[in-house]
Amino acid sequence: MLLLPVLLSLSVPVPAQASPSPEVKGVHPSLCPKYVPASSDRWFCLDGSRSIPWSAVNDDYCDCPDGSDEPGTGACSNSTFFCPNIGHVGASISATRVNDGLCEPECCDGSDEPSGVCPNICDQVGIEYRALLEQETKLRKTGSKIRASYISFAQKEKARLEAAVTSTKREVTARADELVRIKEIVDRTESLSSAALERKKLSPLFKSLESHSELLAALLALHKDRGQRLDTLEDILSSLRSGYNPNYQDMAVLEAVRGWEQVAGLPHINDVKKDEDESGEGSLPFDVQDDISSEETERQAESILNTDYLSLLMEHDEYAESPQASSTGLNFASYLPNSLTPAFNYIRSFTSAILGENSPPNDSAKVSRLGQSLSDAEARLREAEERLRNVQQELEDLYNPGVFGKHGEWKKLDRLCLEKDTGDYTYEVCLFGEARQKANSGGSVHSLGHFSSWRYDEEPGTPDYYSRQAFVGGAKCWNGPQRSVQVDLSCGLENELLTVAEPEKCEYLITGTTPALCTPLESEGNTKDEL
Ligand code: MAN
Repeated sequence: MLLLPVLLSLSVPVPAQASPSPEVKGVHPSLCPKYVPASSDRWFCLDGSRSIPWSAVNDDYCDCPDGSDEPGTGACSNSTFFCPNIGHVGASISATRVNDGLCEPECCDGSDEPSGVCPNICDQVGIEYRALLEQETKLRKTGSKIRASYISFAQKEKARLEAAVTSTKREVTARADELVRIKEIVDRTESLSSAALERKKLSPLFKSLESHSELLAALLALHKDRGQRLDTLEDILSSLRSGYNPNYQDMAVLEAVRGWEQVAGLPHINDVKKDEDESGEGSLPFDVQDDISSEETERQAESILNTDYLSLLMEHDEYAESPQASSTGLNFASYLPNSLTPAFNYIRSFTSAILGENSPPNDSAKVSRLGQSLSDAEARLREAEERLRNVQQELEDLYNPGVFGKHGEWKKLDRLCLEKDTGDYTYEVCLFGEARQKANSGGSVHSLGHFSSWRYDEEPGTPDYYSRQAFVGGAKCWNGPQRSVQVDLSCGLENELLTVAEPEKCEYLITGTTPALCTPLESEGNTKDEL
């Protein structure tokens, strides 16, 4: 019956037996004591603004500014009419709806219209109402037990998260200490390393290497200069060879030309001219071959000069045969005061672990391995700090009314995914996560958005606030907005989706139920499980 939901939602529950004074129609039971005449048969408007004759009450003429003199007629538009609805529950409606020829659904007794116009159906409505109420009561009773288990879950979560915060804080401290220790080791190792390097630079081997290098650089410069001068001389002699005049019988010139031809492996110029073959020079001229090997030698010399001698020096110990090279640290210990020995031993054992027992801590490869340990330790600290932030945030959200409710009752449902198959699509809603639309044929999936808020038009903490989850920022609709969903929830024994609609293109409306909304009945003490 359609009437019942209206009655359920609009009627003001009033015990049926507390009916108003029979003389004054339309008065709410709580106001009955005020609808009695004063001694002089006069009556004061409820706002006290004026007194009117008692006979002017409900005379279908509006006398009082607050409309209180016409509770049972439609004369004052600002007054309310109460229908007692005996057998059901009484209800108040606006007085403008009284005597308008319509049987108001809120007044199952028909008292809003003159007698005989509307039938009194309160007995039937009352039976249905009570059956529905009983059903609702059962649902709330069972649902609130499930809800209570969600609240217990949140309590366990609280304990777990608090323990996680404590242990993660401890881990962060340990990681930070570890980092400080490794930094100290790196600093010490680097300073040991640079001190050792300075000492090694004084070694005869390194000094000799340096002078070899300087000499090689000087020779290379000289070589390049000589090469340029040789090129110039060759050009001069080639010009002389091709340009001199043999008719002058200049023996000095002829001798120079013949000498050049012999050195360069060239035929005599007169023979070339005779045969008219300018290229009759045999194989590759010697200067070309000479240039190739000269360039290669220069390249090799430059490559040697580019050597990083300091790195070589640092790595030298690794290849040196003498075990003496690794004994620096051990000898160093004997010079330390006793109080520093434990710290030194710690550092030495750490570096030994990283560098290898017999390796000296002062070469570049080992220092870079230490550097790696340092960046690993930094990463471990960052990771632990990130974990701490996350777990602290989780703990903060747990009893935040704007997130998991003030009793944490929604935590249990965090990322719970519910599905509804509508034929063409299967809709998936992951509470507090993402909503998606999956095509049943073809398999394409559209994101319908991510959880963005509860009902922002309601106060956090009130039951209505949690009756809607909004998901926004989904896949863009062709020629339309980004997809979004409104998920309307109500109390139910199961977490399930009931209906799906798309009232506007790419704007979806999904309904569902959850025990998280089954608050305990008032009679059970609303706060029983909430403490
Ligand atoms: C897909 C689905 C529909 C939507 C259209 C819009 O077919 O996501 O729900 O209406 O795209 O183009």
